[in-house]
Amino acid sequence: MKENSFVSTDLIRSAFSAAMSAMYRTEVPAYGTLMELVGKVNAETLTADPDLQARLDDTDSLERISEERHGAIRLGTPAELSMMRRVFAIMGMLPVGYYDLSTAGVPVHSTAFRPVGDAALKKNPFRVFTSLLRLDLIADAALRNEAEQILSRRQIFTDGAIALTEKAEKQGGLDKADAERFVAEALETFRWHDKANVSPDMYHRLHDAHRLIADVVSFKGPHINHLTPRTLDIDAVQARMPDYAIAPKATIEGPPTRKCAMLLRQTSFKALEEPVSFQAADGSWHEGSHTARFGEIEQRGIALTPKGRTLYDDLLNASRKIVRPAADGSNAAEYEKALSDAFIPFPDTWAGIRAEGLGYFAYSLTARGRKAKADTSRSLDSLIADGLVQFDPIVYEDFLPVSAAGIFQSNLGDDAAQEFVASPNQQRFELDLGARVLNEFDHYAGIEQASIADIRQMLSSAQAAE
Ligand code: OOG
Ligand code: NI
Repeated sequence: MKENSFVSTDLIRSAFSAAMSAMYRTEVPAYGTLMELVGKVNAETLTADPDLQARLDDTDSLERISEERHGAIRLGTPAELSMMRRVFAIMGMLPVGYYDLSTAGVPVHSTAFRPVGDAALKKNPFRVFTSLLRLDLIADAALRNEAEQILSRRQIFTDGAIALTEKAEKQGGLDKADAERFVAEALETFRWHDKANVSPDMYHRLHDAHRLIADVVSFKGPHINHLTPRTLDIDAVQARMPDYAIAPKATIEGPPTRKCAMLLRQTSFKALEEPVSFQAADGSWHEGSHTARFGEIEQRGIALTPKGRTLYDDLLNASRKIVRPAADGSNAAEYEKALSDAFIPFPDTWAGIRAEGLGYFAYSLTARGRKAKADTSRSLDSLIADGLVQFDPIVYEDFLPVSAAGIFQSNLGDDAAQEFVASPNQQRFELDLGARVLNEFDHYAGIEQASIADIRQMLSSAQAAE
């Protein structure tokens, strides 16, 4: 088959994210309500701030606003993780970053499968935060064994999904009909199952060890546990959730509200208790419930350099030493104040962030710059000072471990906090994944460098034309 008859990975990913959105809205109606609120707040924010509208148009992002930005799943075995990597690769989603959540009392480690490169992200930014359960952190050896046994018997991928993944790998892509079938087959892995894989007794034992273990081991597959659209005003959505009869988590994760948004802010509505039936050893069915699925929103800002990220981590830690956010929201206002006070040393203008080397920027020629000739050996600073070059923040496309742990915790129930010995093990994770994870900083630095090379190239060809 000729390569040009293959559907682009971007299109397969777009179709997949649309199918996930439709499925999840049907499965979790409260998520549809959240989407409604987000749509409303986004529209109001745009009307109230025409400058924002112009900025979005400029960076060609307007059409991306209402689309889902990410979802999350939790896998049980190395084999599931490595097959998942192959399935996501067909959609142009590669593993970026390693997140150790054991430090935060969640027995998983994770990566984010996401499109890499500006063009792919612009076509469709959908990512899946993917966690692998760490049974090695469970103290009870008998239970660990049983959990392993149960997991080894399940197959979370359909035959069709496996066959089409192999076909795509062999041919280098999928044609239109195969791509459509692939999306439908892949979707099955993420579906909710209201009949558990385990007896009521086993469910309770798993649940007592950790709620997350019950969530992973008790079901036929890794149901998508949330989807996350983008909001232009996360504080407004958080404040208005109760008007829509949805209960927000206590506080927004990530940096405080600022003029120059940085990294990632996110919040969610609390996971819903849903009916599940469990089959006992004698074959009888028993009604029970499980709490796992929720809806989340995110607001993204500038990607920080390693220097900026260290400052961010330090300031976040400092604020949490003053006030640790309580799960019941009782000190939410104090926490917000401590957080925004802690961040005062972080510059809050793009020029200030750039001057201190804290964030990544994409450089482009201004209207004047496009007409100008310039000595290409001149520094960026002087080209900017002369109004020939402008810079825009590069959006952070990854996740934050402290925030992710906060999202996990608030949706595992407020009683679920538990201590584990911190034990990051990226090497083990990559072995299980069957690949190395990409380094997020390299990615942003690459975009920045490419933009600088572009303007230098344009300025030098303007000179050549002289
Ligand atoms: C994943 C939580 C992490 C995020 O946005 O940080 C996450 C999970 O609950 O499985 O999605
Ligand atoms: Ni999330």
